[in-house]
Amino acid sequence: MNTTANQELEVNIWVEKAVGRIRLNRPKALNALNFGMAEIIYSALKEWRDDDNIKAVLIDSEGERAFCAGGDVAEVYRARDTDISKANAFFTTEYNLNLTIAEYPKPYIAIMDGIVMGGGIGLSGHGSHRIVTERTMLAMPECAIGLIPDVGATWLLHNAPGELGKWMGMTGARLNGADAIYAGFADTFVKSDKLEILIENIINGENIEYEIERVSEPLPTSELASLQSEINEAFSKNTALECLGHLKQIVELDNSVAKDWAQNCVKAIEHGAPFATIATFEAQLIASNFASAKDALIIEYRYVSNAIKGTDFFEGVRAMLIDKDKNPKWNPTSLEQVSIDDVKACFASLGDKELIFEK
Ligand code: QUE
Repeated sequence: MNTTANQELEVNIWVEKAVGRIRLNRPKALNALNFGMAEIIYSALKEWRDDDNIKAVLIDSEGERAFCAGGDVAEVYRARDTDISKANAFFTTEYNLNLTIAEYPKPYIAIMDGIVMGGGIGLSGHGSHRIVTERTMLAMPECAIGLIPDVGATWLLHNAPGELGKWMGMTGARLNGADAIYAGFADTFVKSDKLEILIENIINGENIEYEIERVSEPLPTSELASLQSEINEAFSKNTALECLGHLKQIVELDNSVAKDWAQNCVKAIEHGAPFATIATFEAQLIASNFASAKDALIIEYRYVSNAIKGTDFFEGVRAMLIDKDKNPKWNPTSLEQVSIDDVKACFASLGDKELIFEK
């Protein structure tokens, strides 16, 4: 293991006093998490877990734009024609990493500065100390690439207030730092110009809670909180299609205060893959029986294992990240055409192909 920051690596791992440091270092790719990075972070976390000299872990990232924009799904896309087992291996490692963070026995501090999407939430949202800034933009936009929110997010979405989780997952809505705290994806708001001193104080101080507390801002007002009753009303329907129908009704009521919000929801839902949107709704129903993030990872792995055998995921990655035409051709093409039995089948046990937890 290297002990000093190294410019060349896509993730830097080092130790400062009793703090294990992880810094994502792929700023041009918005620090998207690839297989190699996931393996490096995972092995460092396992090593530090059993090292009495390490009292806490802190993860942050290079550059101002993004903490981490997601898993490097372009890498999975490229593996399609060569070796699909590489995709399974990537998700297995990433999800084991997510669970390791969720179960970490030491403080795990995540600096969620800038874009935090998908795989970036997996690296931060399960931590014990989650810090957002005025630059935080957090979302689970997987339906736009024909996937469901994964990396254990099904658990985080399930624990969000009311029906917020269904709304976030089905629309890929973008949350600011205040909203992220409201939704339960983060704990503390710190201005980005105080991060450097905060990290220094955590390394040199005695008490992490105190060091965070003394640079934090009062809990900012979340605009999202004022939409909670609309969200609950629209997303408590029996099916995803009924949710969409309700949102369209709001749009048609000329004098509704929620009209713009509902219009944006309709647009987002109709942009995403219909099959994945219904699966995201279904995953939230399944989550009512969950006890932990581990349960979420098991069903998410079932879903992605099926998704990489289908076409929507690759079409979504092509349209959003490879060709960037933003014009995916989904199959099925509308919520009405999705078979709920087909969706449920994607969450059925994989038998001897279930997600393996290493421990
Ligand atoms: C939906 C997504 C992702 C996305 C865009 C979407 C996603 C993801 C990335 C991404 C961003 C920058 C990169 C990269 C991937 O974008 O999951 O490799 O450099 O990882 O609309 O789900």
